[in-house]
Order: sequence, then structure tokens, then C-alpha cells
Amino acid sequence: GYKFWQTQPVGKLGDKEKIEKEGPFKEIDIEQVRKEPYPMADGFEWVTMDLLDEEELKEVFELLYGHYVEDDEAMFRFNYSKSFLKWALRSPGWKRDWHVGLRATQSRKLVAFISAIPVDLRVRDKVLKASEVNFLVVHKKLRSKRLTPVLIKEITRRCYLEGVFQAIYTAGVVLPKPISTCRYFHRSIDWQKLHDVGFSPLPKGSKPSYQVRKYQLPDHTATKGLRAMEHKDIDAVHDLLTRYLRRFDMSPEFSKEEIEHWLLHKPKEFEEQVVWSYVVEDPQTKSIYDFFSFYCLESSVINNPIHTNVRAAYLFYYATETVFFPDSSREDLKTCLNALINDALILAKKYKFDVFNALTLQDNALFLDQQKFGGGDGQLHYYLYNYNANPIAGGVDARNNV
Ligand code: YNC
Ligand code: MG
Repeated sequence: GYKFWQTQPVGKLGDKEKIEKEGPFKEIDIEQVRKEPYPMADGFEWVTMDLLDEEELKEVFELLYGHYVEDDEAMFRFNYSKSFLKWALRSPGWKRDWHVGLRATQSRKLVAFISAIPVDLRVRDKVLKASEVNFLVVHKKLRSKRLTPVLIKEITRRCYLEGVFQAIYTAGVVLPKPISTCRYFHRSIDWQKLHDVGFSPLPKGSKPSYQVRKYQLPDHTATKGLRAMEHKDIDAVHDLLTRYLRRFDMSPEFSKEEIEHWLLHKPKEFEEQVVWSYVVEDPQTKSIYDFFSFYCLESSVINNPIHTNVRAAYLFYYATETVFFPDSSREDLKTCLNALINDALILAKKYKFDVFNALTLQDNALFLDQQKFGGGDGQLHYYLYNYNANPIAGGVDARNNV
């Protein structure tokens, strides 16, 4: 297997040997990188999508809407909104050249897509000028024709030409070779709807009314000083999150501009709200002690007479000053995170989400059980391109589950 991947600068699946010196698999000489796109099969041609253009954005939206990631039983398919795609693909430093499409020459129809955005990625003590590759999709009628390796080679070429020689990406499938693996956990908010669409089975010996009661939430949040994040909080959140993320082996390093982009909702730019962020402000000192965020990603329900969409909130970045207090214990962190995440659930209910999802990363193990999350079938594998590094336990890039 892995006819393509075995030719690429990535680790081998069986390899268990400790890497003594982490670093690139190969040095790239920009002069040696080919200047023209890879040859494409007859009848298809490369295009660079212009995601500032509403029509082209809509074409990418529609390709993903019909053909992107489904669960194993083909009951649900991710339904990324156009606002989400603007948010995810037009982040600070984004490059038009990294929005790569494939069109059928005759009909002009968009039949495949792959994208990258820039990221300063810290792996242990090294910071890589990397790209984050996402939204790889091939039209259902063109599957198994080996278009994927060409799409990957083309986005790699375009990254190399910009002096970016490493990448991070995630996938549900196993490829050579995961640097980390997380599991999805789900916390029902509207259990009845999740049951009706076939997402949540009725546990043996239970009744629907028990399940509904189990997942009930209060109408109001409990944390004193909790409020929506504002523009004036950017510096404080940037400082807190930067210190918090240093506790993990791998994380992005955010600029203030990136904090603003990824965390603040801009009603003028986005028709639909994509991200919700909250801070906890001390009433006396006005200092920010905690913050959390979640984003909205709906899934289409593929074959249901009543429900067309499941509205899911995904836990995004969070941080708390608790870990930096002298003498603070793991138990203190656990108490604090449970209070924060319970409020996040209450807010998600207020904003009409059906389910709240989180991965087994960062400090999430401290609240998943207590907040009634259940383990899902889905796994998410994290990969690095052209970087040889030892496996990483927890603490990966939360943005990469988009
Ligand atoms: C996948 N998800 O193993 P071998 S995730 C990477 N990521 O190669 P064909 C994948 N590779 O085994 P199909 C992959 N899925 O021979 C399959 N492959 O070495 C490999 N689904 O190609 C596979 N989106 O074109 C095999 O397969 C080769 O027609 C076969 O197309 C695959 O965005 C796909 O799940 C996934 O649209 C496009 O099934 C298609 O089946 C599809 O014959 C639904 O391909 C949507 C879906 C994937 C979501 C994602 C991250 C992508 C990362 C790509 C790798 C980036 C590397 C870094 C580049 C930059 C470097 C720098 C600097
Ligand atoms: Mg194909």
C-alpha cells in the first residue's frame, strides 16, 4: 500500500525508533522547485480560486457541500458555511495561490479543491514557518483515479515556492505517519433530535425521557465575570493563550492579528456567526483570568424526512490563569475547567446548537466525563509533512479539526 505516500518526506508506519534530532526529512532548494504546475489529466485544468469573489466562494462551498467528509455509514456530511470558509481560508497571511482548484475544461465545472494557510507551528522547542493543509476534496464521480497525489504535489510545489517547507494536516484515515491521534467526544444538547437523526442511540435499559433529563442544562451561565470577548481583550487573551499553549509539545504561535481573526466575531464581514469567544474578567482588577471559544460547523443529514441539519459546536481554544497560580494543583485546574465548559455548554444551548464536540487534546480529559461527553467513532490523526519528529501525546492544534 501507500504507493504515493511512500515517495513523500514523511515517517514510515511501523517505525518505533526514537528520533534523536528532530528536523526536516529533506532540505528544499527553491531554485530546484519546478516553476510550472504539474501536468494534469486530459480534460482537466488547474485554476487558482479567488475566494474574495462571492461566485467562486460559492463554487467551493457547493463542491464541499456535495462531496466532502462523511461518517462511515454515510448518514452525515460536513456542511461548511460560506462564512466558515471565509474565516478558515482568509486568515492573516493567506495566499490566493494556495486555494487550488481543478476544473473540467469543457463544462468549467469545479471538480476538486485543496487549500493551505500559513501558520507558525511550534513543535517542542522549534518554531516552523509551516502551512496548514485542509479541504482536500475530489468530486464523487472522479474518485479512485489518483487525482489526490497530483493535488498534494501541486499544493506542495506552491508552498515550497513561498519558502514554506513543512506542513500540518489532519485526516480521519491512517496514513504514514500520525504524529498524534485524538478521539472525538460528543455532548448531547438536544438529545431527542440527535436520536431522531440516528446520531445518538437509546442506551439499553434507558428511556428517551431519562436521556433528555440527563442532558438538561440551566438557562444561565454560573461564572461571575463571564462575558463575550471584545476587541479590547485581544492583548490579554493573546498573552494568556500564548503562555497556556507553551505547556504542550505542539501548538500554533499566534500573532495578535491572528487572535483577532480566529476569536472575534465580525458581524460586518460574516453573514453567519462562526466563532463564539468568552472571557472571565475579575470585577475588581479587570484582569482576564480565563477564556474559552467554540465554533459552528453544521452537518447535513443525508437521508432524513424531518431534519436536514445537525448544528454542532466544536470546542476551540481556551486557557486559564489557574495553572500559573503558585501551589495550584491538577484538581484546581479540573474544577476550573469543569465550570468553564459547563458555561460553554449553556451558551451553546442558548445559541441553538444540538451537540457540543471536543477532541481528546490539551486538558480536555479533565472535563469530558464530568460534563457528560461520550466517546464517538471518529478519530482524528495529525500529520506533519517533511518534519521528522517523535510522537506527541496531547496538545495539538485545535484549529485543525475544522
Ligand atoms: C487524505 N485524506 O492513501 P497511497 S482531510 C491524504 N489525505 O495514496 P485517489 C489521502 N491522502 O495510499 P480518492 C487522503 N485520502 O496510494 C486518501 N489519500 O499512497 C491518499 N473524500 O488517491 C491515499 N477529504 O485520488 C492514496 O483517491 C491516494 O479519489 C489515492 O480521493 C481521496 O483535507 C479524497 O475525506 C480524500 O474527496 C480526495 O476520497 C476523496 O478517494 C474525497 O485515487 C471526501 O490518496 C472528503 C475527504 C479529506 C479531508 C484534508 C487534509 C488533506 C491533507 C493532504 C496532504 C497534505 C500534505 C502536505 C502538503 C503541503 C506540503 C508543504 C510544504
Ligand atoms: Mg481520484
